[in-house]
Amino acid sequence: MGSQEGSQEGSQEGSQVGRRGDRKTLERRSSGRTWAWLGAAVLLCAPLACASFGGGATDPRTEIQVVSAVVGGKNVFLPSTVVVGSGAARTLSLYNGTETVHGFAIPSLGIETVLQPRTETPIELPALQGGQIHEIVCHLHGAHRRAALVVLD
Ligand SMILES: [Cu+2]
Repeated sequence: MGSQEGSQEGSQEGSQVGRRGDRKTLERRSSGRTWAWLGAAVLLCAPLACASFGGGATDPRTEIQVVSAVVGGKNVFLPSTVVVGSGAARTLSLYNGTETVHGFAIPSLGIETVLQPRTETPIELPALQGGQIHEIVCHLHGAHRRAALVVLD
């Protein structure tokens, strides 16, 4: 359909319309090529990134920020997946952005604290063993959506 309309316009209104149509086609082709290159770059880089994380991540962060918030009417932790490297201890800075008291517990690490409304609460993580996933819960509200602490190798 598109090509038929284009050729009709071209024959009725002269060569200018035809040229414009050609330019559009060229633009479309080149943006498609850009996406193809991006896709190839992602495909090439993704395994390399995975390999470097698997072989011991370099993570210079000393503090990771987490918020307890209400999203879509649900209490959640943001981010819901906290990723850290193994080894070094570090601080989780927990901000309760709601008007209600919430809990923050990682039972497998023996961590349990209460977050006061509109308050930042820092907690120290112990040195963590790599290759493990720890569940994060609010021990005060069963319906509070859970999160995870992922420790890289
Ligand atoms: Cu809660």
